[in-house]
Amino acid sequence: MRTKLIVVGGFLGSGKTTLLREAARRLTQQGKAVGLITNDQAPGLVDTAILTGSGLGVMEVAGSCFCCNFGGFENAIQSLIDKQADIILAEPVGSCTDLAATIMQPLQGRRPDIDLAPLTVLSSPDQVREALRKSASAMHDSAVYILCLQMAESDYLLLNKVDLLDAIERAALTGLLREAFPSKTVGEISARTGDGIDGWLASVLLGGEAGKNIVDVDYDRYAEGEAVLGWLNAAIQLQSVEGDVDFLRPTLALMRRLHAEFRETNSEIGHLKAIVESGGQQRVANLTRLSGEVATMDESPLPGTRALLTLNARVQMPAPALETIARRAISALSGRAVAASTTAFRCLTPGRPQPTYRYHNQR
Ligand SMILES: Nc1nc2c(ncn2[C@@H]2O[C@H](COP(=O)(O)OP(=O)(O)OP(=O)(O)O)[C@@H](O)[C@H]2O)c(=O)[nH]1
Ligand SMILES: [Mg+2]
Repeated sequence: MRTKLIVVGGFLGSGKTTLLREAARRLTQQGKAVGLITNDQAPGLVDTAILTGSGLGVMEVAGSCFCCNFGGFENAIQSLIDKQADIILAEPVGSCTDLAATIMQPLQGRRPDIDLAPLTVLSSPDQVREALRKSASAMHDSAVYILCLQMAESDYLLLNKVDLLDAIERAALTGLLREAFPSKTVGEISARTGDGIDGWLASVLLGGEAGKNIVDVDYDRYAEGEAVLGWLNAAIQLQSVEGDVDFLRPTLALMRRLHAEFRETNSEIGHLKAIVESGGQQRVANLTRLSGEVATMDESPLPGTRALLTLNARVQMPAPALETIARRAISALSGRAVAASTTAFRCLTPGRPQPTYRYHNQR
């Protein structure tokens, strides 16, 4: 049996990690050996921490996206194959596109031992409105361009977060996707409630065309769409000043302070996320819109004397400005209850994508 590879793309915050975690749980329950691969411009991913413990475990390809570090991606796949993975679930960087030409086709040519599932792309309702209704958006035009390309190159388009929609808007957005992409399979899911996940999994496991939609990509616009984002990965050690403290509180305080700073400079948020881990437990906080609110799935206290807080921010602002804001907010964590020390801090502007391989459509 060939190992199945399911690549799930989609823009920042569309729900990829939430879906992969739930899919891994369901597949593991069915007796499948499932491996996961995360990907980022820098090490220290919240997503890797979230997925650790799922299935056979998670490999992180850090330092550049799958397409620009194809060798790293292939090595990660191979290590999971070596661990006898039946199914591998891979999440590319949310601002990455041209995956059909730079990942799917090269894999098909080089690795006949891997069974590629249709390229799935997730979109949140807001993202569908921005891409297809051209609704007013604070996202840079070139970032919206990436969003549109991701949809166009998919084999399987999923409208995610349908739990947020009433029946009329749900049908309207799905209708828009079907109309814009008549040849694609279009589905609806809620990665959060689990609605639609089994149907999607059954369908992609069955097979079908994978990575055949090669799109024309203007690499200048693509590079611009990524370069408008400041990109931050930080790790912070938290230590209580006296006795047990609830580490969720400083985590939420940090997220809310950053949110307030981004509001002040009107900097649209791609994704601001944090995971805090203490005593084998974790809490996660997310913010995927400047106009949204910091959300956490589990609001129960996380008591302890030491914790590790991992912070990832992808925000529409220059990296130096993001660095200043983040360093100030992290310093403000130290106070009467906790002492904070930064153990890793990478703040960057994503470089121009330079894929290792690129398949050219013969038209
Ligand atoms: N209401 C709702 N929220 C969801 C759903 N799926 C994901 N979310 C939330 O959306 C936010 C982003 O989810 P992630 O799974 O981290 O998104 P992602 O696509 O992996 O984001 P990046 O890795 O930054 O590109 C989190 O707050 C999730 O809880 C859903 O089906 N419904
Ligand atoms: Mg993710």
